[in-house]
Amino acid sequence: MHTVTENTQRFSSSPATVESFTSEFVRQLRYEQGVDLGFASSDDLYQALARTVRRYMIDNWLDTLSTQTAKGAKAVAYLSAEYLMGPQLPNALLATGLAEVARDSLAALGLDLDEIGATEVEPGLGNGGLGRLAACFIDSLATMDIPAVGYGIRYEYGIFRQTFVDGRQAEQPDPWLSKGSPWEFAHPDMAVEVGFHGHTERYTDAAGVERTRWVRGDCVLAVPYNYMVPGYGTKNVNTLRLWSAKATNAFDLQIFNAGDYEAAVRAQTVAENISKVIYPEDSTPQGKELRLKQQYFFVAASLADFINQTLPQGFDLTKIHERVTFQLNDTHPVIAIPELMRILVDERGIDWATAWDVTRKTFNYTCHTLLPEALEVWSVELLGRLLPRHLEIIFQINEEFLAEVRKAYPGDELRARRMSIIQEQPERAVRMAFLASIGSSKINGVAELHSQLLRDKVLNDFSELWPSKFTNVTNGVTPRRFLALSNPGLANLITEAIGEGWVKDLERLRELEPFAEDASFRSEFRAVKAANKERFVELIAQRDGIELPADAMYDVMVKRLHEYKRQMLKLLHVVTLYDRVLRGELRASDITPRVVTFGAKAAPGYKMAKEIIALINAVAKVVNHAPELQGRLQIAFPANYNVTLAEKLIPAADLSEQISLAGKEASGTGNMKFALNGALTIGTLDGANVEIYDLVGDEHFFLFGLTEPQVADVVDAGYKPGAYYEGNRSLKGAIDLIASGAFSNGDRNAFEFVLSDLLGKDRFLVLADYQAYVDAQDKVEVAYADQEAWSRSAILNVARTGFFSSDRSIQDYLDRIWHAKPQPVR
Ligand code: 9GP
Repeated sequence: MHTVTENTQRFSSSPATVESFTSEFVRQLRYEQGVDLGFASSDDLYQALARTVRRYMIDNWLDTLSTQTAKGAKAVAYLSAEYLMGPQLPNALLATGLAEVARDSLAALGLDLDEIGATEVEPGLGNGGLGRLAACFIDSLATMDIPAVGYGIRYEYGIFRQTFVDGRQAEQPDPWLSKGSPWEFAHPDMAVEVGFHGHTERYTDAAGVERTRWVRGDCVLAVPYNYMVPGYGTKNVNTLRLWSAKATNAFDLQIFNAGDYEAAVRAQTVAENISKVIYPEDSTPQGKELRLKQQYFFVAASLADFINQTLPQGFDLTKIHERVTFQLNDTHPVIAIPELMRILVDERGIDWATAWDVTRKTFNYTCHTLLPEALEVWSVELLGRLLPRHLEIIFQINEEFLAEVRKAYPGDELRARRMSIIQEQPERAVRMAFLASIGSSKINGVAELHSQLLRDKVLNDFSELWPSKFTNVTNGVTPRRFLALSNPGLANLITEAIGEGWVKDLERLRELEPFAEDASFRSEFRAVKAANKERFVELIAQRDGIELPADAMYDVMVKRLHEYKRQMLKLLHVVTLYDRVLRGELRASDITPRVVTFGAKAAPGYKMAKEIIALINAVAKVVNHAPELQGRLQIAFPANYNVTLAEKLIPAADLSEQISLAGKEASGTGNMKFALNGALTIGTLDGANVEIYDLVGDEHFFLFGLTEPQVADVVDAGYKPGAYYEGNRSLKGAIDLIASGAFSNGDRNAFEFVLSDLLGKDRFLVLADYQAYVDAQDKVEVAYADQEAWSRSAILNVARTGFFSSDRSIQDYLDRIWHAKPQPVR
């Protein structure tokens, strides 16, 4: 079995010898953990190992901080509600070059690095693509020596742990911090006060100027926890600073002594709820308020931190844009715009016009969605109650902005109303994406098609007013985690062929193209894929008790469960194959042995998504036991898909399912990881699939489905899914089979909720794309039968997707938006 750290010594040199590493490890165990080797639990060993590795990063981290402070160069502050970091130990071993030393040192003590590493609990501080992108970006920023800090929230509970109960999703809390995290440094001494509620008042200052101040109703403390973000192949180690909420006055001794023990700690509970859990359910008013509180909490703390701790004392804040660019990762941190205005105008006495000019130069906004319902709005009532001064500031920004619109488009009142930050219906609310667009220098989408649709549709009025504000930065993924670490076999093969430069310059993978023509290289490539499948099969047997064959085609669809991503389409294909076998239209022996793997969490309040999960599990139960299909078709749906699992699954995949409805997926980043690991894509022209398709070429990609303009035409013409059902025998067969109760012990109503929506509405045109998808899958079958041609295509996928390195994305941000420069640590 391959190991997480195998091969990593190739990429950097080690700062320790086996002897020095061992003595540090034993010291950590004895004097920090307080145990002897003979009595250490597996957690003791993990903590001591992590602290040992961490120790070799700290000097570089502190040097980075002094270098960046001394140079006073422009920094990037990335504001993100999510960071989906994945396991920390392997990445730290890769960055420090300590992997082999650690392995040998532990082995000499009778311990196994992989066994200890496997006990790590990954911090699940993100939902999916957005949070993982933030993690890739901070890795690239560090690797590229850019002064940067990631700001976010240290949620006590990460994204829920998914289990299946009778095939239905159940959510369990994820107490990732229950044993403590050896990777964090708490600084309660550096806590920042963050206020809420209260009111505003006018007063005249000493110079006789009329001003406004916010009298805060209550306050909490934001306590910073620092994490090291080591660059690869550099001394640079940046910082991720996550904020944890604490009460200013946590405990009331008098109330306690009076016997009301709950009331005595109430303030503590209320304050700590702010950083308790990522994305609290927001279907209740309390849930909504908590989410807005979280957003303001972390951006207020971050701005205060940067201004008061990072900038030199007495720094002239009218020049803040020369020292920092605050990147807004989606709309979650957008309340930072009025917060900076409040600091500049109310606290620093800077005049409004100058403050606004500076603010707009300091912020930039990345939009990550195309779904109108995903663009956040906050009711005026809630925002005004929680942050009264910010609402006043937003109103003033809006007033001035609308005057600008009316000047640019005289008489076009409809346009002014459309562009207003304040929506009137169905309730008065603040449109955060509009506030972000108005308060930023640059607005970017995350793939070419997405940026174009932002300009042409979602933010069209804004792009007409300010065409030059809009730009694109196509997403990317870090080659360190998603190739060097997760696929050591392929990483080795590539390095043997073209050298190791690709780890920091992924476009070098182009040099692999000639190797696609080399039969012995193709055979080695296949051997790596086969070994990766073995590794995955072993893991999934241990982790989930699922038995899988290692010699099948691995057809993989892993991503959040959402109707627009169309897991239903994939499922209909599986049901179609089964139905055709049952009807005798297809011989099971003609199906290429396939394992269809799903991984998907549904938002806890998203009923349709949860029903689809139940349906996938129901189909799996029948198909996996159907005697006709043994050894031919199997569904694997391991619960709780996360970064740890992704790192094993992606390298094992043959076929990558990227089948969202065109015009709905902003970019996708899983699509990039699969192609880079030598899976062929079956996909629509959506998000970054478009760019993958252009780069790898039609011959090496299974393209199908309506294009974005065709989707618009079908919808405009009055889409009737029922007509597709009636007109297509195999589609009708698959849907009827589900409706017949074949997957629900004869219960014909079990999946009524899903099927009636599909036949009546089908918002994401699953039925319209069905036949094209099944045809493309037939092509996959034929192509896979020729393994030489398939591996040639797979190698060309690897060779041609170097563009999707997050280093390239960061370079694009630097060139087009941030204009910050590398500051290497000498
Ligand atoms: O849905 C997008 C996904 O397509 C993209 O790859 C990712 C990173 O840019 O962001 C996702 N968006 C969100 O999670 C919320 O806007």
